[in-house]
Amino acid sequence: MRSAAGCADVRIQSFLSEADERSLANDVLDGLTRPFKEIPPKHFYDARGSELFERICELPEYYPTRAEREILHASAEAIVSRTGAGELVELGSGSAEKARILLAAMSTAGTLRRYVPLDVSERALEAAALELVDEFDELSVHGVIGDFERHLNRVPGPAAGGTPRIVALLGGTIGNFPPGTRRRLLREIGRLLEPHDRLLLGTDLVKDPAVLEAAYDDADGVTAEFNRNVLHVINRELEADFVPDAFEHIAFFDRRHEWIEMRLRARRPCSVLVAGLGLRVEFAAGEELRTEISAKFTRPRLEADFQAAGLALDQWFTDGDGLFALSLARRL
Ligand code: AVJ
Repeated sequence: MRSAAGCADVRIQSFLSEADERSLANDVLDGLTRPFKEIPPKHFYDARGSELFERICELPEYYPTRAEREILHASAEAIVSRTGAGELVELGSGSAEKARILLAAMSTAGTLRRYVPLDVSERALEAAALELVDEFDELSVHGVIGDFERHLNRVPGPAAGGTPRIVALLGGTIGNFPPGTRRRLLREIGRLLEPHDRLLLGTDLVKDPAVLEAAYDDADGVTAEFNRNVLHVINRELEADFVPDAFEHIAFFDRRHEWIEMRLRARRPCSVLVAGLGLRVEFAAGEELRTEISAKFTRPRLEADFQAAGLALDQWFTDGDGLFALSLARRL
């Protein structure tokens, strides 16, 4: 653990270790030796991948970011008054754009105390923390550099005599996890909740497949570049020799599972050496590598997930077009 004390009201602790650096190696070793090749989506997000994702969020086809922001603007006051919250714990905080809306509502309500962002990117977290304490006088930030799949136990507990907390997982990130893992993760997040605390969860909703598929296969090809970026990451980190342009971007809505699937399809036979792992991998022409699932929800399905995770839905907010939902849930 390393502590980087900045000004008095910003504290940042890092829990990333060698085990986290090995996570790409282990995921690639597992994923590329399976009969149906697969790499988990968490490895998209190096500096270039994060930048491509930010561009995706501004694409006309990619509605989730705008829809979620609309809900936050419309409902932050209700969320804060309903919970009485003065603390926001955000899992995967990134640039903290969405947090700012909730923190502003807490500030207006006079309850604002602390922001606890958890993110793998120290640079993004530190920049956001400094901006926010500048913006809100009464705010202190306790940042946690880590991976919310491994480091939830590092989230600081509620302050003594503390205020209710909102634990937020926004952007539809929960959709990246297949159903069993999703329920396990929701249960672990639930363990952070005291009786008066609430989970705030962002989920994309089931809709016309043409709208969904366009959001993951934009006309400018930004999502295609984002998808292929995982090959650049593997090349750099594990000394592999993927030729990213030899792979075609695929995105389709799987109606049975109600999720978007992204894949990379080899345009021709490819023999890839992952030197860092001493691994040679063959792709047949047309063979596909799954790089992401992004689940789309209905209210009943989400309620079933909550229940299986020991949680219960309290309140449900959507945008005007019913594209995206924010849920407030409590621990049972
Ligand atoms: C960041 C996981 C919410 O699933 O919509 C965007 C990632 N992938 N375009 C999503 C993503 C392709 C995004 N999440």
